[in-house]
Amino acid sequence: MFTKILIANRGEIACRVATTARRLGIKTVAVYSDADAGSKHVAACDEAVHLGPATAKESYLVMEKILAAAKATGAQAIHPGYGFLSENEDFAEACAKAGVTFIGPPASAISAMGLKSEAKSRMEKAKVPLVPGYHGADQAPALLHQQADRIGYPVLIKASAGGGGKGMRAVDRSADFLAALESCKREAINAFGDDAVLIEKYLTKPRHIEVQVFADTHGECVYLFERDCSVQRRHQKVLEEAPAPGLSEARRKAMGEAAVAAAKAVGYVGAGTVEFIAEGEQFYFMEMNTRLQVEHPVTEMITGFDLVEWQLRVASGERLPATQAELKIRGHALEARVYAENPEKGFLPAIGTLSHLRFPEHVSFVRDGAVRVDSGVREGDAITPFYDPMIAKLIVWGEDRELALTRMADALGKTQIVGLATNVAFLKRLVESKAFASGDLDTGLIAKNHDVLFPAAKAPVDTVLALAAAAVLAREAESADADPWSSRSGWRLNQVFLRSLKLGSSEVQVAYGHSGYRFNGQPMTVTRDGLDYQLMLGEQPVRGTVVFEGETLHVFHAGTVTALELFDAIAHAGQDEGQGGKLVAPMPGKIVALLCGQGAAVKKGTPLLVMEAMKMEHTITAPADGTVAEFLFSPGDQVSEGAELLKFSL
Ligand code: MV4
Repeated sequence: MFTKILIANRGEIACRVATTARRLGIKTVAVYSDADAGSKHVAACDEAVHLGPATAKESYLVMEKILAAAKATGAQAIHPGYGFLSENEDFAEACAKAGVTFIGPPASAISAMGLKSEAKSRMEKAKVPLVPGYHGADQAPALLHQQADRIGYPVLIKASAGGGGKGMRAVDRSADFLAALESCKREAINAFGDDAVLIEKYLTKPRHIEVQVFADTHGECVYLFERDCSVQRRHQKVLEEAPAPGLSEARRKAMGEAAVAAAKAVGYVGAGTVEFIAEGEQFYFMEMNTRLQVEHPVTEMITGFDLVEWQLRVASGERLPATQAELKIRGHALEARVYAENPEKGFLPAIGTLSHLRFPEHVSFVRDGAVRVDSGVREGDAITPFYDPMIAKLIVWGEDRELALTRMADALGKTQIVGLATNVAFLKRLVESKAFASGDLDTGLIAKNHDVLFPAAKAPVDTVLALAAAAVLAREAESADADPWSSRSGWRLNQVFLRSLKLGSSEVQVAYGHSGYRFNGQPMTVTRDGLDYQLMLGEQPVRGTVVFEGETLHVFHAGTVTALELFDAIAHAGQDEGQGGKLVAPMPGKIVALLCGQGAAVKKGTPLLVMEAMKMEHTITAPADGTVAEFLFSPGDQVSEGAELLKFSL
């Protein structure tokens, strides 16, 4: 076994590989770009080598720099993770030349699976089922047209060099074929520099089922069952699971054996995934991914094996840790990919700082627990435009699919992220949807269930508003170093004070008097631990977490998050005047209390003065860090609208 490896990747997969290496007593070398100098994967490794600027082209994709880093640190092998150089045959070869082990398949196997039409010919010879189609070298349009007519419509024209959904055209009738062919070829030459195409029967309700295979250098090859990755949007996987719901043992075995035949046909070594497209009882070879995949943890959860450990053992020449007969499926596993993106805006990627980040209680390893979180970021880290916007993978295991689904919904409900848009709420609706729960999956599931997955926004419930109100009061108490409602000069002692808060489009009333708080007329008690609140609202206990992002409150409660814009008309009085200067009364009223001394240095947001107007209490806060130069009124004074209340200087 190796004693030191270099991990040529970043983020969660670099952390994932480092975890296994550490467990096996293997030292790790991280590589990083300018954007990743302080990142989690660097901290997860024993050593780190700087590669260059933030763009992948100038850092994670530069073979020479990575090989030089391996040489300089004495790493015996390189784990490429996924993406970046993981399926680059030139890199696999360059590693071999440099005398460093590439932890992946031989360059020849990567290349054999790289070109679609060639791969299909090989698979045909190996008796792996293919979608009825044409993948010949003769590309004469008339011949392709004739082939399409033979296959029968609808057909799919696919760029031979394509992948991931790029360069595909569906054609419904013979009359449309030649125009679609031309447009597909144009796209293919632009995207891949190669306009060869293949023609396939177009399956209209397909499932994406992929089989995990593993081969060693001693001629053994096994399958570790399948993953269903049908739930996708724009060719991006969203939810993956293992095993595939509803797959019979006979079909599982047939697919597993077909996947092993595919791997053997190209002399495969290491971890690989054979993708099938399935419809009804039929399944057909699509392509082979010659790397460890993002969704590998669901396979680990149901088999109990660590696939990175298998990769390291195989790469160092050991035999596979288990035989086919020893591999068994236990329970059911799901993975949800948490992305920085906005589902309501067409899944537009989001960037920003993870100002608040909490995951459910979890383990970071194979099957030690029911919930596993694989993440390459920590609170305070940023999601940048340079790399994939995945924040984390939530992986859950359950005795059966239903239990796994319940656990996933619960895990998503306990995932708290503030600072950028995420798909957490969307994922939760997805796993809670009838369509997904039924297990009748196909690649059109998200589109077909649009209304359930993108419901109209609802007005926030009282419990959420009460948590928000409690947090607003707590923030003011904190910024004043004392609760203005309990420890100030006695201005409230014989009265009940009322305060109105506008939270989003809702307005709530908070009162404080002899008997404590009232929220919209109901008695309320507040217990707080950092960001976590425990209220008694009447007889109802309410727990939640409230995070401020400027004047936006993010209220996490009962598994959902509500973002509320706080608007306190009077607290904002004077802010339009710019920084410092005048603070004026926004309506006629009476001064109730002055909350600090003249000349006091205060922070932005510190309550300065309480006035009462229209039977409500309003607090005027400092518009910026500064000094209260002079109060122009005393408690008890009447003030008219627009009257200057105090002089504030920066
Ligand atoms: C297909 C297909 C229907 N019929 N091939 C999309 C990505 C590429 N790997 C293969 N893809 C498809 N090939 C035939 N003959 C439908 C798709 C497809 C798809 C496949 C798997 C998962 C999601 C998908 C979403 C749209 C289309």
